[in-house]
Amino acid sequence: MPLVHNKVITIERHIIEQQERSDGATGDFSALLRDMALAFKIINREVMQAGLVDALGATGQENVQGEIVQKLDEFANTVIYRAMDHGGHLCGMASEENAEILPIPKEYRCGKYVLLFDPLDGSSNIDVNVSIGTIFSILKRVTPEDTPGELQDFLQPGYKQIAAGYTIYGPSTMLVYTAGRGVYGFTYDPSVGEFLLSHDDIRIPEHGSIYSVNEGNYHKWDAGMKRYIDWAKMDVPEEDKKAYSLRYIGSMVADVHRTLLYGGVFLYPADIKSYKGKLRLLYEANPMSFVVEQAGGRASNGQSRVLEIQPEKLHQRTPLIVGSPKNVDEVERFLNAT
Ligand code: P6P
Repeated sequence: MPLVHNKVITIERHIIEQQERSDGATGDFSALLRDMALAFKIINREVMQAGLVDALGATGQENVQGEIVQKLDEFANTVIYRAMDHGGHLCGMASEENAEILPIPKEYRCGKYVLLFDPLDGSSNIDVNVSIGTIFSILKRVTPEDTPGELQDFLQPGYKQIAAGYTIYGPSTMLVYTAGRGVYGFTYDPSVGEFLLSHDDIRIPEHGSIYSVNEGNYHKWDAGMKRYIDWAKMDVPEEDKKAYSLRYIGSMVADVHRTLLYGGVFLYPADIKSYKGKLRLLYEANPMSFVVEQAGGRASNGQSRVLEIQPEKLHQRTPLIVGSPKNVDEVERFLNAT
């Protein structure tokens, strides 16, 4: 049983204690996170049993991204929507799996937040038992209260996020979140059905020796990125630098989670095929960047801070370089060298 300061702290207790410390926080946000925690427990149960029931494999349909929708993707998408549609805290939702914003059913009250999520990131790894995850981002609406949410409620820069985080379904299932006052990790204890505080106030190392990127794209990168990758894997005595190690799972939640705890840098740069990068700004890059920045790290698109990008489209993509501040600085130095 994870104990922090010899106390068993559930996510509900933590949110209430955080809320008591944050001025003006209402019960809304605590209820939101609590409802999401329930959805993650249900998804976790299905993911952990996937190999035993016919939940593996693809549905044969494509999502708005043109990607084959895995059965668990669809399941996770539905579970999150249904867990969150009736609490009265949201005026709309946006999912990687749906082209348009998802309205709150007419029979329920519209609240003052919007939720954006990637229901099951890294889903291509489902069939081979590699860690996958759910990513979420919460914004405060900008349109009049008590009306259905509108697209402009979602198209806000990442620094406006009220909260963000992810749940990683792996050897153990962990929920990691920030509400702008540090980063906290909760490990799921299935014996009691609770997320228990196990990582109090996570801080990313200032510098790390792991770089995480799909080197299969090397030939598609620009010269600056190639120079960084060549440098990263070398001993550079004159800079007192040892060669970095490459770790790449191909599941962003897992790669960024390792980067958060061990330090280093995760990169999905632009290339000649994905000239705006592959990862989605609103429900992948922004939430993960908010978490990493809150833990003392940095998140860049190569030129500027990810959280300051003004979104124009719901599913727009961005290059992403996220991790320890010194590692992100190193990458930018190569990308922006004249
Ligand atoms: P590639 C998974 O499909 C995902 O969206 C992220 O989770 C992951 O970081 C990335 O794509 C992997 O992409 O091109 O390296 O397979």
